[in-house]
Amino acid sequence: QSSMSIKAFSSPSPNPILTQDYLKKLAADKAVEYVRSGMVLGLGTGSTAAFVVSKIGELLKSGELKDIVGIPTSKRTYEQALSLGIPLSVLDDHPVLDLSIDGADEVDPDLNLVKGRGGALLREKMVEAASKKFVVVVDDTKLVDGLGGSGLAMPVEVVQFCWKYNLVKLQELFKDEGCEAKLRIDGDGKPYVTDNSNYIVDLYFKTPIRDGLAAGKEISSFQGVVEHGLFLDMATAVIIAGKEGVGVKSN
Ligand code: ABF
Repeated sequence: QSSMSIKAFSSPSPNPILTQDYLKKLAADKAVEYVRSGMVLGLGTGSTAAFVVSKIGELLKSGELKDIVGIPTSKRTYEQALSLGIPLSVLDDHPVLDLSIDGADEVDPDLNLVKGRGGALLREKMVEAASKKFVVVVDDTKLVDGLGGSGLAMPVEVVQFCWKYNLVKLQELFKDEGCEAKLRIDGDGKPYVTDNSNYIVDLYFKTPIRDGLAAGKEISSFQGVVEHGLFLDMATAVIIAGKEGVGVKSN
């Protein structure tokens, strides 16, 4: 485990109904304190990131923040930011971002992440890799001892043409972890299609992934894999909200 510091610097209100949404908003509000006027900002996807986007919208409206350019990581976030009047652009016009703020599905003790249960992993990874700082916002239910350890999905985005080929290969790659691979299905019973017109194969592990770095490299080496949900060594800091308050972990 790396040398990390955790600082509790604020407590939930004295009369909190500590819903998960309340904790997500606490983490989001703390993360927005990192935002300064004039920044090019990566806007994450998911319910926690949505609190970040709406807070930025509020601060722009009140004039506390000025001259922000947002780079959304999904069509959903684009729509939300547009409705709030946040000026938007694209990665190709801003290849270096000052800061990205986004949620995560799992955070391990070394601040490696699983992301992409919301389906936006490809654009998230591109935007966050291009950012000088990447701040992650989570409630404490996202903390795991090892990636894949929550028992929930670790997504892999694959081209439609060869999804089954990759599903079989991925399940085989992680057979020691008891992996079950499933094509993600949307609410209409059809394959879920990402913003980039690809499919997602979700991996469910019985035991955590033993070597995340090696796993990431192996997955990426498969033809037809577009991106995977392991975000390794990318987070500058993780803001965690729990019953005891809000803390920051950084490497
Ligand atoms: C994005 O939203 C994703 O990478 C992750 O899958 C998801 C987390 O969503 P939530 O904040 O709603 O739990 O950050």
